[in-house]
Amino acid sequence: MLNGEKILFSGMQATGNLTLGNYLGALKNWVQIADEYTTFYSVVDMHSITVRQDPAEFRKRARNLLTLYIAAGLDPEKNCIYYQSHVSGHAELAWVLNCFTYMGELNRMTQFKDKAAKHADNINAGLFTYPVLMAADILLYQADVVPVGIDQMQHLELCRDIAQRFNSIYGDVFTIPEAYLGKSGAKIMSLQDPSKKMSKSDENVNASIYLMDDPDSIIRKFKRAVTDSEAHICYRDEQPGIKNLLDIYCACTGKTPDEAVKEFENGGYGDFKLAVGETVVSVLRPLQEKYQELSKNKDYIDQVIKNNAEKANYYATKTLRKVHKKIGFPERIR
Ligand code: ATP
Ligand code: LTN
Repeated sequence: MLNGEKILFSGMQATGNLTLGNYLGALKNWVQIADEYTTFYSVVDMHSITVRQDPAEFRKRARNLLTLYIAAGLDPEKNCIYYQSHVSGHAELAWVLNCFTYMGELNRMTQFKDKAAKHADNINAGLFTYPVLMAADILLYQADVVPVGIDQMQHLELCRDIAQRFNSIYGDVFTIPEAYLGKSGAKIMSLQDPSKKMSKSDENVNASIYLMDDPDSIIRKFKRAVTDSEAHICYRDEQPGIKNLLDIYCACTGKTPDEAVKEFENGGYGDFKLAVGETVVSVLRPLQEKYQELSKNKDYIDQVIKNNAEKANYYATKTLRKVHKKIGFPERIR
């Protein structure tokens, strides 16, 4: 708790361009619940170097992502929006937590297995200990809640296990965080293969709607979305393409799948796809406009970066000092 409010932490990587999946599954929920908590929303750039990045491109993307947090509706005066790499406490706590995490636990992480298979030429130790850094992110701010997509649940469980292990040795040092799974848009699937999640690292640009896509591209991608030959709009697992489009529509409009099916069941797939595309265009338009406006205001964004890094550092240092003391590191002489 901080100032009588529960603490919320979440983060996103600046790898690739954000997709509608990231927005409906994460960012939109962040904005909806932000007012109820003291929040820390990080651009987790240290996580991103587990995969090789082009430095100039990487720096640009990180800034774009931070700007997008604000454009999506997170007020940086109220929400601590900052770069993970600006707070050295993340790395420091990660090292400590590494010593309280077992190889066997990390070996079970499905994201590691997936990423190792994808980047077989660069299976580095950072990729393996990625979940420990994620645990450090969360525990550093004593977060009570962590909004994540379902794909991150395994990491969050590990974070809780590490925190409980540490607390059982040293007393109540860390708050044990709870996952916060958003109601809608928990998992948006690829438009080209509805058995796969929509992902910003997908090589097929038609598989994902990017938040900065122009209206024509959005409509075109929805028109090309892979569906089925049932020619009937139903919300069921046997029609994953249609189900995904209904999920997107519901996440954008707040309607239930039943309501959406009623609206479209007498029409064809073509009209339905167009309606979903138009809805997405209207949801993304204000976000894109705000983003363009903010991007022009360099001084403002710089100020946000500076102020919030200071704020995050303040809270991070508090936890770190406590951890160091409990472990038995020598006291600092002032
Ligand atoms: P990458 O392709 O680089 O692995 P990603 O698109 O899967 O990236 P992440 O950076 O791993 O995205 O995720 C950022 C946030 O967005 C997480 O909270 C994650 O759960 C959520 N998220 C990502 N993809 C989807 C999706 N398709 N549907 C819903 N939520 C998603
Ligand atoms: N691993 C997450 C990003 C992430 C995160 C976090 C999310 C890093 N640290 C802490 C929540 C809390 C991902 O790839 N989506």
